[in-house]
Amino acid sequence: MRERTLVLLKPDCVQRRLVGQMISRFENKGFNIVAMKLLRISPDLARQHYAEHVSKPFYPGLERFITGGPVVALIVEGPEAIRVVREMLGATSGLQSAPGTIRGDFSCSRQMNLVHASDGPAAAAREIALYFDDGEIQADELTLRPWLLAADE
Ligand code: 3AN
Repeated sequence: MRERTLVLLKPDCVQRRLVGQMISRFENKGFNIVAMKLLRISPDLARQHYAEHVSKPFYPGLERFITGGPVVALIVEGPEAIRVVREMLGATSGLQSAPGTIRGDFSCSRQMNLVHASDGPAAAAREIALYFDDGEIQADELTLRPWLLAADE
């Protein structure tokens, strides 16, 4: 089933000049990028994005981090993209994520873990709407599609 998920290349990813490598991972997998922008997350947007964490003791540090520099927001689309992209990221902490995953290969930290992705269909719908208007999302089919997926996939 074709899904869309919200991916954020966090401030540590932008500062470490890893944006291109992260985008390449999703492109190499065969996923389609249907929206993308560079922005600075405001404290208000941070509270909406991390609504489930706002009341937790670590939230102030999390907000300082996520608002501390520009991020790249993208919508990644493809078969079972929500689950598959989460698996490409690996476990939250770079110390627990498996080698071969983004965090396993690039991070030793729980906070500086480079990339966020929606953790389920409800979160994906909510987070996509936080970062993008409908008019900013491209619906074009890649001409390469027949070489990435069979007709019934
Ligand atoms: P993921 O990024 O894998 O979806 P979440 O949503 O559970 O992980 O956590 C988002 C961010 O909140 C993490 N990247 C981390 O910076 C912070 N965080 C989560 N749990 C903790 C914790 N127990 N202590 C400190 N920071 C945390």
